[in-house]
Amino acid sequence: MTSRLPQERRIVTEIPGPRSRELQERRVAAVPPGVGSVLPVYVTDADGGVVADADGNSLIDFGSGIAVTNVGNANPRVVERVKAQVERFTHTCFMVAPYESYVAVCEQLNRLAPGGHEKRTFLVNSGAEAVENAVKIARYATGRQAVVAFDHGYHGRTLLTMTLTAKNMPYKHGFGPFAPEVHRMPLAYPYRWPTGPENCGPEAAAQAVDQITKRLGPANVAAVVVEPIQGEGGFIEPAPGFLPAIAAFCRDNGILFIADEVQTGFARTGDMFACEHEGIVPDILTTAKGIAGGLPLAAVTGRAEIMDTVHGGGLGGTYGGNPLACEAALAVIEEIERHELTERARRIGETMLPRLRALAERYPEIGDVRGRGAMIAIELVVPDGSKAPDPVRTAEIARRCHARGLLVLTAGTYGNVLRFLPPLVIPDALLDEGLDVLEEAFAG
Ligand code: PLZ
Repeated sequence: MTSRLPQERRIVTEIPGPRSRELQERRVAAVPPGVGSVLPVYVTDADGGVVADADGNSLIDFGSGIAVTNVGNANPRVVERVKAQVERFTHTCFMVAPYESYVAVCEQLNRLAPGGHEKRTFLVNSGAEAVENAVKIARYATGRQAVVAFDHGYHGRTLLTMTLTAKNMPYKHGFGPFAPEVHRMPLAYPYRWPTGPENCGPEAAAQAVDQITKRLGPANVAAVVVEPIQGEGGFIEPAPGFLPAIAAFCRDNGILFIADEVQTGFARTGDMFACEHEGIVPDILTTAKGIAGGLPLAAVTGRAEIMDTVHGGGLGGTYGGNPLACEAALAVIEEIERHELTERARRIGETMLPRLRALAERYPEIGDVRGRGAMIAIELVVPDGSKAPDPVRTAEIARRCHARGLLVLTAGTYGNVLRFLPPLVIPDALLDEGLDVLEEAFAG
C-alpha cells in the first residue's frame, strides 16, 4: 500500500507541543470537560500507521481511533470513493429517497456476517445506536423484555446502552435512572477466574445459565448481548467454551444471541468477525467503527425472519446509512479483501504477542498478555502475587509512550490495561518500533 505521509516516528517538540497546548486552551474554554481526550495533541494529518500533529510531530498509531481506521487513516480507496460521492449528493435520507450504495453495504454485510442463512441489514450512525436497535428488534421479535449483558461489558453511552455497560465511572456515574430489564451476568475472565483459567469457560457459562434460569426465567429473556472479545472492558477474551455454551443455551430457549462486534469487527481480530473464532453464528450482529474507515456508520445485521418482523417505518433515523459513509464502507470491504487484512491482523498478533510475553518475563507487573490479531493488551498489576490492578503504573506507561511518540490507549474496569489497536496496514518496521517504544517506557 502506498503512503502519502512518511511512515515514521518523528518527535520535534515536547508532547503535546506549543501549538497543541494553545489549541487545548481554546478547547477548554469551548468544550465541556466531560468530553475527554487520551492525548491532547491536535491532529493535522494522518495516514497509514501515523498521526501527524500541529507541531510537526509524527506519532506511531497504536489506537486506530479506537479500532476504526483498520484499513489505514485516509485510506486512498476510501478517499477516492467518498470524494466522488461528495460531489454527486451528500444526503437524501434513505427513508425519503433511497440510493444504491446503502443497499450494496447491506448486501455485503449479509454476505460477510457469520452463518449461511438469509440475512437483512439496516444502517445507523454509531455503535450505540446499532446495539440499541438490536435490542429493540430482539424485543419485538420475541415479545420478551429482559436483556442479559455481562460483567466488564461496554455497549455505548445512550440510556439503554449505558445501562448495558458495566462500568460506573466514567460511563454511568450520576446519569441514572437506568433503563429497566437489563440483567448482568458473570463473564468468563480467565486471568481473574477464582478456580483458574482452565475451568473458567464452563464454570462461568454454568453460572450465567443458572442465574438466567433462576432469577429471570429464560422465557422472559429477549436477548443476550455480548462482545466476543471485550473492548473497553480490557480486551478480555472469554475463556474457550464460554461463548458456544451461552449461544447453545440461547438457541435452546428462544433467546436471541446478539454479538456486539463494534470494536472487534472488520478483520481486527484476524477474522472478519471475532465470533468466527469459535464458530458462533449470532442471531444479530452489531457493527460500527472499522466498517467505514472513520466515517460515521454502523449496522445491525440479523436473521431475515427476525429482522423482517418489525412493522414498516419502525426502524430508521435521518442520517443512518449516509451516502458518504456507505461509499467509505464499500471501499473498506474492498480493501480488507484485496489486501487480505484478516491475514495481516493475524501476523500483527504473531509479532506482538511473543514480544509482549518476553516483556512480561522481565516486568512482573505485566500480569496478563492477551488478545487476538491486532487487538492485543497487557494487564498491569501490583507484582506481589495479589493481582491487584495497578491503574497508576498503567497511566504512567501510557504517558511515557505518548511522550516518545507512540499513541496507546488504556482500558479495563480497573483502568489497568494497555491496549494496542494498530491500523492493519501499519508497516512492520513501525510496528516493531512501537514495541521498542513500549519496552523503553517500562525501562523508565
Ligand atoms: N459496543 C463493543 O466498543 C464503542 C467507546 C469510546 P459508539 N467503544 C468506544 C467512548 O468512551 O465513548 C463501542 C464498543 C462496543 C458499542 C460501542 C459504542 O459505539 O460508536 O461509540 O456509539
